[in-house]
Amino acid sequence: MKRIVTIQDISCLGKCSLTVALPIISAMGIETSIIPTAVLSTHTLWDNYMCEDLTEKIPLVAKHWKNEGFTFDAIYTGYLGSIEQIDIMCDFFDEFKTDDNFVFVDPAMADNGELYKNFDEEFANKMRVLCGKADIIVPNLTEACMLTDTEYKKEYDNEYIVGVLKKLTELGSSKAIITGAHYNGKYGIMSYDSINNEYSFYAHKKIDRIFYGTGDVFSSACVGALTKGYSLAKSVEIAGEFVYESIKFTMNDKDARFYGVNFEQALPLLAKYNK
Ligand code: PXL
Repeated sequence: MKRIVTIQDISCLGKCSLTVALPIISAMGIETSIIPTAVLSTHTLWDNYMCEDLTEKIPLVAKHWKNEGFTFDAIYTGYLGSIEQIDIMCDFFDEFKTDDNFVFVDPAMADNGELYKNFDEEFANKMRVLCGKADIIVPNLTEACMLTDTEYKKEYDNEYIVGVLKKLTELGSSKAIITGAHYNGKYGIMSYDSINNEYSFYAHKKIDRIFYGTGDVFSSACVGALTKGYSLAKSVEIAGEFVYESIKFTMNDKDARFYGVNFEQALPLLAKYNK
């Protein structure tokens, strides 16, 4: 059985990060090991949440795992709580990256043109280092612009998005995916593999509502598909369809913006990849 380790927070309510990654990756027939970076009562879009930071515990888990000789087919990082955790992840990659696995970084730190609460420019700049150590990075367009010093635009031409993708791979990761992108007048997810200079675009209908946690749903399904051996373009399609179907199940739910999408009802779609 393949095994992924994913390192991100536990938000106890408000579907995102580990509460999304665990069920989705497991549904694809992949063992999911976790390292929680923090425990929060909710994600940070609600006010007055409590947060227990677990920074000091992460190296202890890594040390035990190294001593036991555990290995992973993919290493997937998501929301990290501090700059120190970025440094710890760099060390983790050095310890657990092999010739046979890959590192997948979702620089979960911003959306809709703005950084999430708790993050500043220093964090965003440091995230470039982590992205540079990855094999595949999965920013949304806001994060992609912050990582590449590009002006964030809502309307733009193909040249703009292609340029951002190229600049992302210049950080050091050979493959990059941008979610929430426009290409040829369509809306969707664009990927670039700098090794063979290949672009792909998965178009889907534009959804005019915001749902938190969809980036985590996408990343989880995408890292799962890649671990199963699907190509970058196919993995983007599998994950893109899964997010789209999850959103369709959510459209009648007026509270869903904060609570997250009904990915649970879409999980059966992933069963066909669980072989
Ligand atoms: O989905 C991204 C995310 C993950 N974890 C926490 C968050 C957010 C987005 O705001 O607050 C704690």
